[in-house]
Amino acid sequence: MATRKKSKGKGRAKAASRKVVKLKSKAVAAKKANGNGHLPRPSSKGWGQAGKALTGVRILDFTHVQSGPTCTQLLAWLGADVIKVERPGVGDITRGQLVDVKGADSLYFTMLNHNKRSITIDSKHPQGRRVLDELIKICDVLVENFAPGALDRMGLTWEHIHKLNPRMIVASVKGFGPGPYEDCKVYENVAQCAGGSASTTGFREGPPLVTGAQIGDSGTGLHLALGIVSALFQRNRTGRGQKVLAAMQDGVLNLCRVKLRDQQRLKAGPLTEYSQYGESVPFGASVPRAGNDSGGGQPGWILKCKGWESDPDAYIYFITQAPVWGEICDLIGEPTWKTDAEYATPRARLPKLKKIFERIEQWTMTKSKFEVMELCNKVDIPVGPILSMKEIAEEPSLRKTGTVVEVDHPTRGKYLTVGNPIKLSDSISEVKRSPLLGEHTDEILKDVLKLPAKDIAEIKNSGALSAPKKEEKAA
Ligand code: CAO
Repeated sequence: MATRKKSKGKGRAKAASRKVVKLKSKAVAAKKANGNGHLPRPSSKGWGQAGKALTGVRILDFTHVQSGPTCTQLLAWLGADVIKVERPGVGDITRGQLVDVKGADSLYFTMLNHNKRSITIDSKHPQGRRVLDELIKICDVLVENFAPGALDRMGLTWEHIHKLNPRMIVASVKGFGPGPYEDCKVYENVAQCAGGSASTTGFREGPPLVTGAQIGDSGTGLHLALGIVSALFQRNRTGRGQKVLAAMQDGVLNLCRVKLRDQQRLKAGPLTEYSQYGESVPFGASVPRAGNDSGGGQPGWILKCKGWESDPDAYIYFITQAPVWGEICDLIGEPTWKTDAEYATPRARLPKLKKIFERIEQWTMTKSKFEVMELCNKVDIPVGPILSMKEIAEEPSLRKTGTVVEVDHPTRGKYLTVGNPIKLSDSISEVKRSPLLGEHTDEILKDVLKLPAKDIAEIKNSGALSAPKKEEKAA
């Protein structure tokens, strides 16, 4: 009996070790197959059916105005659960700015806060702080763009947050990084000026110009979003959160890096691709404003098209790209320029760009911008029609890709917005309307924080989640 037991035991041990070997070789095979042992097997679900890129990530969104909301809206489109904290009775200041429909949230607000939930909390009320602390414990990222020091004044210092939740990533937009201006409040155009964009935008003879593209606000929001996603990725390895800072001056400068390139090139002589070189205007100590000169090595300019006298957008950007110089000459009716030594090479053309563009414009003025586009594209000449916002809003191809989306809103009705410009084939964005002020307060207390009913009642009765009554305000 004993012997039989022994041999049975031996057999079991052998089977177990065979199992271990099998499991080990399975793991090795998996590692070989995906090159990275910790990744799961590729999902067998259909594209777009396996959740979203940031499913499971919860964001405590303390942002307002444009820069921060741009960032958290992007994260929400990518699948994060974004809980926007707003001041009771007031909310994000943009709800009431540039109002076009009386009593409804402005387009300024709705177009920057899609796919988010809204909770109202007075962050300076002890019961409000209690709710915030609970939220900090269960969120992955806190995003804010208050004036410098405001978060600390609420008591939400990095030390406090990190003690409550060592995995929390705290991401901030500020106007400036550490240095002489770190305490300054900053808006879009301040950043465009301080980041080098304004001094390099506009015409040589005119004052500096700001651009319509919100490179200070939305541009910095984009930078911050990348910082957050990177910090989340690093946290997978380290298990801890970190601070992420995107300063608006830095963000604008990053987008203006070609101008800092040119600043250094000035030491080596004039910037030959700038039209002032062709016009024999000497260069000064700093990069000048270059009008509509192309930023790269291929000269370009904005040219009038048919109808320019009455249509402010009847223009086209025309690039005299060297490889298609022959095609340009044929198209505009100057075939001799292909072989004429005065025009045949990019170097020979540089001092004559003004004259060349005037000649091309004689041709573009005989056609609509779309006709120019069609004729040029056929022979690979890069051109860009100056599209008005009206034309963009009505462009069917942008509607088709979800870049321009129509959204319905309970108090303002249908409006157009810009959808997610980043398209992921397995994480498809649906644009959901922005939340009403405090629309999800109850839902968050009950379903996200799972607070008992009596605690919810206590917090609500304290006034921490609602606007102060009129008499209290006056007192
Ligand atoms: N409950 C109670 N108080 C709240 C609150 C809440 N839920 N949310 C905000 N507040 C308080 C803040 O604590 C702050 O109070 P203190 O000054 O007493 O500390 C106050 O509201 C105002 O905050 P703020 O100074 O950030 O706002 P502002 O309108 O005066 O300035 C801005 C706006 C944008 C200039 C400033 O926030 C800033 O410089 N942010 C950083 C740069 C940035 O993002 N700029 C881009 C803005 S988009 O163009």
